[in-house]
Amino acid sequence: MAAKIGIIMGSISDLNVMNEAKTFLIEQGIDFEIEIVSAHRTPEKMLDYARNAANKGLKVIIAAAGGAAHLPGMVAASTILPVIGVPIKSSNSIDGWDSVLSILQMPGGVPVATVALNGAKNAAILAAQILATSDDAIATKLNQYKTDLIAKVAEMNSQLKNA
Ligand code: RP5
Repeated sequence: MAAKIGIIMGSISDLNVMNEAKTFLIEQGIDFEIEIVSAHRTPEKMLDYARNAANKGLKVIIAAAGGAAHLPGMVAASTILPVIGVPIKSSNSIDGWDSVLSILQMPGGVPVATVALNGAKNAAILAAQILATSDDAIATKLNQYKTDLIAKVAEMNSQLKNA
């Protein structure tokens, strides 16, 4: 079956952060495709990717970029699929704020769901949550994930009390 989540990033240098999204989806057994697509270095490829994404079966796109981070916004401009933006603290980022604001401050009419700086894992969780609205198997996995979070905090509390 075709992947429903597409992960794109501007450079291989973003992969270190984006591996957290990959890891979450692999752990949950949720299919995804992954590709380097650069708004500035491969503008035609970016437009092709965004325009063909829905037709090939994608339901949500996670787009990561750093510095002058135009990839998520330009992809969002070219598809009606939900786009989750991951600002990366890259080598060309001054302090991370440039990446955050480039992705966050979209003009009216073209939303990008922006996660925290380097927030790749949350991007993957949010993408899975979007799929879970119409996929019971993924919903079951995410409910279990939430239950596991509760158990982890309970474990922290028992450590705290025994410290
Ligand atoms: C952005 O520029 C990429 O998404 C990356 O975060 C940053 C640096 O890219 P490289 O120069 O490392 O390829 O477009």
